[in-house]
Amino acid sequence: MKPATPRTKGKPASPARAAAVPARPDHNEEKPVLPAALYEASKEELLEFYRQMVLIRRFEEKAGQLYGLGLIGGFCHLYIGQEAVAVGIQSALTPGKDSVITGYRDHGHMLAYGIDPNVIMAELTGRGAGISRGKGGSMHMFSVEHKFFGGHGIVGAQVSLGTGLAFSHKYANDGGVCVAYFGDGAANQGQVYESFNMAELWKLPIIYVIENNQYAMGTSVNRSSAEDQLFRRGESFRIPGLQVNGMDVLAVRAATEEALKWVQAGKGPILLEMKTYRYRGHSMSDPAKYRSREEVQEVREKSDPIEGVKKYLEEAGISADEIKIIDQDIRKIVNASAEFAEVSPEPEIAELYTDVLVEQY
Ligand SMILES: Cc1ncc(C[n+]2csc(CCOP(=O)(O)OP(=O)(O)O)c2C)c(N)n1
Ligand SMILES: [Mg+2]
Repeated sequence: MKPATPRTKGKPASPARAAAVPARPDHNEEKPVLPAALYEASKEELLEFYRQMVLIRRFEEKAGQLYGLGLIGGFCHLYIGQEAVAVGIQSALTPGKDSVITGYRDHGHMLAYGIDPNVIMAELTGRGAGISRGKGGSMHMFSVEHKFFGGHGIVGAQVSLGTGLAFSHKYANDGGVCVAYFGDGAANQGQVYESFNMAELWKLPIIYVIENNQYAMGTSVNRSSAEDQLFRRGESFRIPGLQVNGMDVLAVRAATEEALKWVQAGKGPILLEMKTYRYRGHSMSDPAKYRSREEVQEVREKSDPIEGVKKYLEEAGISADEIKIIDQDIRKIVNASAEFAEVSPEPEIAELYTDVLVEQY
């Protein structure tokens, strides 16, 4: 048989086409490295991590109870299981200087940013004393004072808004960094990639954090994502990514330090994929039939983020009694917030007309 003629016969291989568009001069050739060691926390820091993570856990459990009692209406997405992510990251930020934006699973981030549990719980029950005057509910909470920009119900919207916040940090030259959190499901939204492109092009000071809790409503990340190693999602925009154990607050904090160094040096955005897990259903109306009880139980037993910090505390010589005192203290704070959220009055009728755009523009 006659051998097939090679297609390139007679034509020399030409690299000319590939070289026609020169590379941008500001491409980063170096790469950030995932720290091999955990963050070295002082005793005080460890205690604070524990306190904040237990606060989030107990607050969310209480919110779940109030929901069951009919005191909270509408959607309500709990953060139980993911506490190490918000606490580890936000402990490295400067409140009032750096900005934070997230999706609808936002109570934990607000608590981690030092916002009063009373005004968060009162928002959940729709009371006038709530942080959005009872008109936003679980998914729509903001604190401009804390540079906490929500609380967004549209999946992925916070990524483009966060990119805008990063632009404003750069424009005002205020030295701040924006942290934009989004989920594994949101990572498949188109606007994420439009934002990535602009952020890298303009070297914006932003840390994109994918909270990969393995599910988007009832769909697992492997079923829905062609590239399920989500830290690689920025690669075609030259945004480097690190994959982090999001169940270990010290690993989270160490990676955040690295990310901050990168962004603050003017090298542009960076992506952190936090591997984590949500214990509860997507929202209060989800019985989570798409996964087994054993799967959840295994994560709880093997990698619960609060149990992890407890171990670190024990290693640091903190006694069980000291830990118990913190636990009791947190229960009091959470109970008080529920009491406050129950007895506070509903918003005045006149509030229907405030915070609404009525001007011509
Ligand atoms: C643009 C848009 N599409 C769909 C929805 C409905 N929806 C709400 S949450 C959600 C899943 C998002 O999952 P993920 O990004 O992984 O975040 P998680 O809930 O796990 O924190 C979907 C599809 C929405 N709110 N907005
Ligand atoms: Mg998810």
